Amino acid sequence: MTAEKQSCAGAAEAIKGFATEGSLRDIRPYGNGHINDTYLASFQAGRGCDKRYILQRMNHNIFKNPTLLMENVVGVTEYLRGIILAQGGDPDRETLNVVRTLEGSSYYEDEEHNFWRVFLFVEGTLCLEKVESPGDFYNGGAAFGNFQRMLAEYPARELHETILNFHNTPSRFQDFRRALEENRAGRAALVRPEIEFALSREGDTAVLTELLNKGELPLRVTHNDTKLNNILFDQATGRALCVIDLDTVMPGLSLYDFGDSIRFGASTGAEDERDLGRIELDLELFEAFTEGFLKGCGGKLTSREVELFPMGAKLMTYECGIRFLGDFLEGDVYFKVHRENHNLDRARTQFKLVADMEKKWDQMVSIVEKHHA
Ligand code: ADP
Ligand code: GN1
Ligand code: MG
Repeated sequence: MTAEKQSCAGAAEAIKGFATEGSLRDIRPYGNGHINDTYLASFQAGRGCDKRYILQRMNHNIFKNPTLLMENVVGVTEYLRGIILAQGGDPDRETLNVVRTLEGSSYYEDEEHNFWRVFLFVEGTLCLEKVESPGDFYNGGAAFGNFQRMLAEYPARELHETILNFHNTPSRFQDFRRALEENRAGRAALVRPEIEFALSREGDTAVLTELLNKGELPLRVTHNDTKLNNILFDQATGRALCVIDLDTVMPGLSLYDFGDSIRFGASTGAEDERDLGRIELDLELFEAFTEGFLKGCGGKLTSREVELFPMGAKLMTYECGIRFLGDFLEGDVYFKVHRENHNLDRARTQFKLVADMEKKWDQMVSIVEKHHA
């Protein structure tokens, strides 16, 4: 049996543990996430009526405690459901909905100690791997800003830290240095220029964490993984409908959400583009997201937070770059890879973007000032 068929067999077995409607018709791998194994399961629920679900095997190599992780996801989605209902929205489409197991649990553990969960599949949506127009990105910004605003009063102390120090850039830098010293995959000699690039920017790593520690930036409930493909867009209206991938919702800085979106969405090329000539920061897209995010946050951000947007963008891009390069040095143990040097290609695009942001710094600052009025 091929690995893919075997994992689909595991998924077909796991879905039986959940309170789904109808009889299973088809199950197949789905989406482009780097972390979980995602499947689309289609059920025949009545004559001519299909019901679809997203099934995920949680990556418990990365998320060590699936129980606490699912407590966060259930807590946040139920809270959002209440807010969306109060706003007159449709909570079955505008937030994720956890489908319980037959025993009423939010996840299912199989005999091999894999942890599975199921969400309602949000029908009639598109997931974009690349920004197609500034309008899309404006909408994406509004969605992530709105997400943060909706969770502004969420009892943050109830959230578990699913990955410690997730966006603590100095701590990520230490991890990178350790990976470099250990050089487990014996690859360090192949990537000297990239290593130099990473090491030479150590001085920037603590800018945001120091301001947080001094109380100059507020701790908020943030998403922390604001890639464009973590938003579902409504096929009919083109509007950003639902923010997904809630595994890393934790207390954090607004700048993490702003910055991570820019890193992925305001690049002129894909995260793993091999031709670095195609990678730049697109200022038009930077501006569109800035406007959308400010609108979504609804005036809740402090001036200090807004002024630091360019720094958020640069640090999140740099941080992701050192995570990819660190994983390359460790032998590709964290991010899913689909080809040789995949993590290295990813690290290179991030560093190319950082360098371009440094060149375009004054323009980024002016754009933010223009919309901050
Ligand atoms: P990962 O953590 O691996 O990135 P995600 O939770 O982001 O996993 O899911 C991977 C992909 O599956 C998404 O990018 C999206 O295309 C799709 N997806 C996830 N949840 C849903 C859902 N409830 N409805 C429709 N599509 C979904
Ligand atoms: C991972 O799960 P996914 O693919 O949305 C990663 C993010 C990285 C991103 C880089 C839990 O996101 O932190 O920025 O890849 N998620 C986790 O593409 O580590
Ligand atoms: Mg994702």
